[in-house]
Amino acid sequence: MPKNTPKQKATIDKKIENLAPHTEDGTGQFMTTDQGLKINDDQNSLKAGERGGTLLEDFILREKITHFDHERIPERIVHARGSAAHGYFQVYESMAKYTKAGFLQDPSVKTPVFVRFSTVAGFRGSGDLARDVRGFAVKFYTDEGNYDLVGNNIPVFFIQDAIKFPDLIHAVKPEPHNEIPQAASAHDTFWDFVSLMPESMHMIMWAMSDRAIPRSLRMMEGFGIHTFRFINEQGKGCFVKFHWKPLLGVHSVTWDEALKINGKDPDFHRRDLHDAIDNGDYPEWEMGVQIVQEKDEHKFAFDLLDPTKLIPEEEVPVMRIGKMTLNRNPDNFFAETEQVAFHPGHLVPGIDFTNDPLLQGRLFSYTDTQLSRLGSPNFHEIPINRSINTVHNNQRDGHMRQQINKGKVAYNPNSLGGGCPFQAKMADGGFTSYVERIDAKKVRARSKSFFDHFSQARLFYMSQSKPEQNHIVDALSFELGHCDTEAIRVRVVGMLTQIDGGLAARVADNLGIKVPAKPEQPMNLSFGADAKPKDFQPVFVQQAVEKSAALSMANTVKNTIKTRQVAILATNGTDDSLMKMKTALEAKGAMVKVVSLKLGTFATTDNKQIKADQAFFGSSSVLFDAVYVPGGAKSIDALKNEPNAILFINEAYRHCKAIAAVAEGTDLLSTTYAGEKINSYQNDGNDLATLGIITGKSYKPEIAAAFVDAIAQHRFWQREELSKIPA
Ligand code: HDD
Repeated sequence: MPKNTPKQKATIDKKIENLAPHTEDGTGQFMTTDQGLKINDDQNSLKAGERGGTLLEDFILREKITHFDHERIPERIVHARGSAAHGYFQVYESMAKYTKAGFLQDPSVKTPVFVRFSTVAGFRGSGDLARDVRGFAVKFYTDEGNYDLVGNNIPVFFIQDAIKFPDLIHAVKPEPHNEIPQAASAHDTFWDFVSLMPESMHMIMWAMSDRAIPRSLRMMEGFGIHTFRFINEQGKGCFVKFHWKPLLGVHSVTWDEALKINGKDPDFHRRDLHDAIDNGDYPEWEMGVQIVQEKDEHKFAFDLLDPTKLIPEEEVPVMRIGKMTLNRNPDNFFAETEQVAFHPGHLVPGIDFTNDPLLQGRLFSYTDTQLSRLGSPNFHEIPINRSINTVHNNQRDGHMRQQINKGKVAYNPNSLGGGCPFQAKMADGGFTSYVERIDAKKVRARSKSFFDHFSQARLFYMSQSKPEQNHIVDALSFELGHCDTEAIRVRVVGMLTQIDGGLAARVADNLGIKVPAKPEQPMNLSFGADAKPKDFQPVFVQQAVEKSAALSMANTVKNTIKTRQVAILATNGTDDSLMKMKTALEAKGAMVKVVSLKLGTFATTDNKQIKADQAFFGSSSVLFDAVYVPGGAKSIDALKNEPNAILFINEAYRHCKAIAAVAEGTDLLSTTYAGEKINSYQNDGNDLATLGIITGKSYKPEIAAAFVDAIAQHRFWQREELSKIPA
């Protein structure tokens, strides 16, 4: 890590210092009760005689059991399953032109952050690879107080108004009569709701895309979604959309793989984040902003206040303004990851809201939910939630209050306390809300500027590469195939016709239904009882661009194999290319693991002892990004007789991963389904490298170099169409 200047160090240490008095370490200490009494016997309860009844007076037993009985708190109503890390954010250059936010001024300042990633629908113990939106919540501990950017890995949302949020979540969560299915949207109630909410269609395209099954939390984008405001020192405001761009690029797994990972390692994403940080491979994202001047508010083909719309990067480029690095795992999951409380209303001067009706509703929900989840209005005193700026106000008491407020004054104005604590002038950093003219009738209504539900859904679909489009078709077919009610499938396909006829036809074909001639009516139920449905029909507005390159993962960064997991399959009698390939891959930052018939060590042909990191019985190709098979006749003969080795290669092939083999290793490939496809492809005069298959008669540095290039490509999707294999 680059050395910190004293100033940088001082800022980044502030949260660590702030947490320090609350940490505990029992190393070398006596065990005590919660009252600090040293415990002499933690093995036996107090009894009337060795074989007698336990005595009620055993306060040590009662304290221990009582605490245990109350260990659980309610999980988050949404985003229950999450993983988090500490780190810091540093701006590249002052953003004073747009905002006075203190943490966006000085490039030498490192602002501490705590970031929690999550799935939305599943319970706290659900698998990481659910097809779902991922939460991306960042808490900045700034000198001006906490600023929370509570976003997702998808830049738009399902609904336009917060009043629909409980309906959306009730629809996607397990069905109430039997609590099935867990962490999955593939069921009747979700699609019933969606089929009646055309505004959800843009987000549905994203949620059915590969974005919803990320390879790693470190390899996904983040978005603030709503349009926010920046305000500068002169009081001038502009609109801003926030982005997080991962330096490792945006990558996904395949659906078949996701289903298998959930069984093989349900903590796959959590483990990946934790291990990367532990190994010093700190995840990094650049913060991007799209700035829109106030005068341009109405120049777009959509309303900036509509959270189901994004601003295409071709229309307003993303300016990369700083970098976030995650470099420390939490010490304690419950104290930090579980108890952290985010809220889009945690603001600092220089940043403010807009009237986006989804955001406005969120501003109520987040504090409210902490009251039942964390149990008290004092949740801000939990160490992970504490501001590094000191807190002074007249809020008092409540469950679990920790602050000891001195003096007899707890009101304002006061003279007895000298008027303290003072209100801060703007010049002293006092927060003022952005002055916005509002001259309106009080109405319960939706703006007509929100009625275009399909144009951007189409923009997204059209911007996808062919394999990405295929995956959307597959995902929709899987999800709707899990719906029991045919009418729901038909209605959703009707919606799809509004996005793309080809898409609708392919899904309909898979489902064995006809594409409805006309979408089922009514198209939009988002209106009140006295409203006329015809006044709520969706409109189609021509978007400024037909395609946007930034929306396709095909155009992401593919120049590194840092932290990619590579399996080497080998056992006794493997050749010396095992170590050569391992060294070459590790030099490029890959994580290499030797997978063998059993644990323990085995010998290479040149008599080196190799330790197996994993054995087939506890491993699987779905946990890796690529696979290498060294030569060595004895090793290959043994692997040929191990069905799990064959499955390993077939799956890696089916999941479009880079595969390399040399010498006798290529024979092992030939005994697989993959091998047959590979051989016929090669016999047709094709270059195997274009399929991500690297083979050679013997190991050479060029083979390793070609393998590195192939792993960096992440996936060779053309295999999916070229040659389907069972695995
Ligand atoms: Fe929310 C949690 C993101 C709309 C109500 N939300 C929560 C978390 C994330 C988001 C990342 C987890 C935070 C953490 O890790 O603790 N939510 C979003 C985004 C939305 C959104 C990006 C739309 C753009 N949310 C939304 C609406 C409402 C809520 C419209 C209610 C009206 N969200 C909540 C909540 C949660 C929450 C019930 C559950 C746990 C929590 O807040 O702390 O208040």
